[in-house]
Amino acid sequence: MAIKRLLIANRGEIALRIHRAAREMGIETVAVHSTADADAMHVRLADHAVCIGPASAANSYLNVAAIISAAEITHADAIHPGYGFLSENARFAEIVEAHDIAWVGPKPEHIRTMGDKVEAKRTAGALGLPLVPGSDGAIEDFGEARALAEKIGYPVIIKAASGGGGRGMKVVNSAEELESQMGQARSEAKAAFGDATVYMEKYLGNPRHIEFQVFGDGNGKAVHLGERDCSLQRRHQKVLEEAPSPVITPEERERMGGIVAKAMADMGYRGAGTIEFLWEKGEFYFIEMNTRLQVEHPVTEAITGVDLVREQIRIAAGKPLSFTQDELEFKGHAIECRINAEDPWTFTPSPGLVDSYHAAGGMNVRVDSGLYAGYRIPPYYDSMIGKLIVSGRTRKGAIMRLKRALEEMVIGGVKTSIPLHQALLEDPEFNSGDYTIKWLEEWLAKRAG
Ligand code: MV4
Repeated sequence: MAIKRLLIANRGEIALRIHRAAREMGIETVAVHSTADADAMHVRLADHAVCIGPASAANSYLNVAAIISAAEITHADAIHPGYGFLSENARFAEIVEAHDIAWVGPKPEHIRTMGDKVEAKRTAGALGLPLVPGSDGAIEDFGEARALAEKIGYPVIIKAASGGGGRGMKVVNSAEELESQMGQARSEAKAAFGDATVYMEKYLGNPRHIEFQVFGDGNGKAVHLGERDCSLQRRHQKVLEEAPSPVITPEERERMGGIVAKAMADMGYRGAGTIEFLWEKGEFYFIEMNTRLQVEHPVTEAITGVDLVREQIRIAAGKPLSFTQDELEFKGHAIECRINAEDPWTFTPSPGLVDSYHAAGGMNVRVDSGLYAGYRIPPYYDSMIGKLIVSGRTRKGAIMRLKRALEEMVIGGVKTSIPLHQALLEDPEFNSGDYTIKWLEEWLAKRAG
């Protein structure tokens, strides 16, 4: 069960993050990369590197046969998928395990269950998590949809069972709109996911997005590591995340955390997971579960002191959780800014040569990025090039530190989202902590106006 060599089936900052955790555990790393990523920082640092295909992700980072071959050739005994790409592909997880390679992730059956949003809700409900009022499973026909919408009251939202991350959703304000919106949701779902299954929920008008980090050992023990507030999003892309949420009291954290940890223990969940809730008027409503490490995991690390990637690798090696719930303490406040290579106001991607680079530093400042001076950001992938994470004793202290750290960052040659973050941090409403999932887009529209 001991892991000696870990293949990192990802790229960018998360590949580097995984490499770092592995090396600190005395584990060798194997980077697999596309031709476009041959000069990436993590490829240089890895003990072994295998080119698995051309720039297009479909032929490289999503190429199951190439990745398994690379693992076999290099004698890797474990695979970490990071986030995105194959991380929530249950079939890939099964194939990895069928090759006697440790899968650094949840049990394939749990990945599959949570990937189907209807199954996920059913499972969450059975485990005692609070749900958004809505259909009990998929809605089969229009008559059923109309009766249910009348019962729960408009507005309602139609979501694709195979969706997630905001794709394939339609808000319905009245009975008149129902038939056309449901039809559109179905055809969009079919086109995007090859699955026209949809379900219905009461539409919450102005919630916050609050998610709990969980960890299970796969044998009935599980813990929670508190919540993250990810309400600042644009087009379903998170921009800035913080922990703890400005609106959650320690009592509420302990109560909800206890519920999610018990749910994960009862299902025998293994590894890292995130349980997403909408939060409105003091109530939590489960929407989805992500069966992977998330981009924003460092804010949880900052307030708990737990290395989540190390913990994932330990669990994959069959070890127990390295801490108990009682040993966990939530200390201070952490904020993460996602740094994208894009115009800060139009969001047009800005790949190309980074001609100068300097990372911020100092107390409680962390930069997760594979950037270096002379690196050329390829145009083929996500525009996120790094993350700046700071912590302080209070939210106010973390904001002051974040402003200071953003002033220190130098990323020359490409446009980045740093000026957007700097403007956001000056805003009184952001500073008050009183914002919801609609706030950022309205703020951006006002500034553009
Ligand atoms: C909702 C909702 C309102 N009511 N469900 C968007 C992504 C997906 N994970 C769930 N999403 C939403 N589901 C009900 N019943 C509003 C959203 C939503 C949203 C959620 C979290 C963060 C940002 C969002 C932006 C727009 C809509």
